[in-house]
Amino acid sequence: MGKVARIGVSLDRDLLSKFDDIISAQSYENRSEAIRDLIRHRLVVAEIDADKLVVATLTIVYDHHRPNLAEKLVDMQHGAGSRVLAATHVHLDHHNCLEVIIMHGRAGELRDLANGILSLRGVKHGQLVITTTGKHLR
Ligand code: NI
Repeated sequence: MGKVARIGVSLDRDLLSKFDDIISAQSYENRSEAIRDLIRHRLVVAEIDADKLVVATLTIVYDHHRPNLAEKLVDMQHGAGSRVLAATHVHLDHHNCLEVIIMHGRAGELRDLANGILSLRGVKHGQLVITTTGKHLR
């Protein structure tokens, strides 16, 4: 870590209370560490150039009964070739499937692929997490 700067933050009490509950449940030792992680997360997302090579996971929950959806999902992942490293599928319940797709490639291409999948009808929920290594993570 470089030189340490101290900052003051003004927060609504309710917001702070909710934040404290969450970081306590996540076993953070103090607010500073939790806030540092939030900032790192924002930096990772914001700093990624479309051309940068990254690793990413796309988590989706989708409707098992939507006609052709499972086939479309497989087709899109095949179409992405070596960018898709692996996919894990869990049959959550009678109606819902969970899938985690692990990818590697240019950030812009992976974002496009993720957006394509997330916009399919029957994909109910999802999130792309892009991670990279770099000095801003230290
Ligand atoms: Ni399933």
